[in-house]
Amino acid sequence: MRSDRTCLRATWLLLVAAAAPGLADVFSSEFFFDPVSEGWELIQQICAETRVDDGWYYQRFDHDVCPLGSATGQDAYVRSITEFNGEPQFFLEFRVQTDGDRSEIPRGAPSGIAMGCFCGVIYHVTVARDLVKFIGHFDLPGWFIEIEPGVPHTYRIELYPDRYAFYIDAYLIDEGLPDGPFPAHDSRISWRGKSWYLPCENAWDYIRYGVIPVDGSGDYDSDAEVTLDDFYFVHECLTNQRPGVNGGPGNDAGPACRFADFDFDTDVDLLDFAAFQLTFTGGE
Ligand SMILES: [Ca+2]
Ligand SMILES: [Ca+2]
Ligand SMILES: [Ca+2]
Repeated sequence: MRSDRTCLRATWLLLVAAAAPGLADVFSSEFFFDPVSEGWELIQQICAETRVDDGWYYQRFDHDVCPLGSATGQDAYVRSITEFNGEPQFFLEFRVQTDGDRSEIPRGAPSGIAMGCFCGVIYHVTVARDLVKFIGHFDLPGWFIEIEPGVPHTYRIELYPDRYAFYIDAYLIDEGLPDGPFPAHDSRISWRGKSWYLPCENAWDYIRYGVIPVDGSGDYDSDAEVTLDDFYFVHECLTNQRPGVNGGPGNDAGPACRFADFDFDTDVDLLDFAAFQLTFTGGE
């Protein structure tokens, strides 16, 4: 089992090649490079100090860079997801940590992701240090969820024709009937760090979206092959070192790891990894 960081970096480099727009059924931005290099379009960057460090993307908004208090701090990106139009099983998952204050949430700060279209469907997650706001309907107020400060959390939205589901760290927070099909006409995903009145620093681990893989398939990117690209995500499901992933025997590994649970007992353990090896087709 190749599990050292060098291997994972190499695997990620392979993944970048496989995740080019329109070529794979999952887009994965792991932040080993800056957002633009990983395929995002920069919308606006003002008064932001940014850096990439060991697979994390940092956005810092500080009074030392420029005066805040006038909505001037922003670092925002967007991608079209129209290649997924009509896809009946779609997910968005991201992991972020911020030290930004909850008083910034009404202004869309300090960190957040929105996906929507001009067809009247929107899903919006705004993350502060210890509070999250989730919007699942265009014309309804959102949910507020308390979170533990000081650690990153994993956020996941799953979309089906008759249901949306919102998870934090693999726990179901909200579900309901979607306002409409999504992705649909002119759909896009945008994310940003922002400071309205107060300084903050955001750390992004990854942003992933695409077709929900088949349970127990080992095929994370749904390309009908089980390769090193898929192993990158199987390895994450095997470990329990990150929020939202509960690897190991007897643990429910959560919705993001159903594809790696070959014996359908909710955990991802060495028995599942053995099954993964048997289905491994090799290559990228
Ligand atoms: Ca990362
Ligand atoms: Ca695959
Ligand atoms: Ca299992």
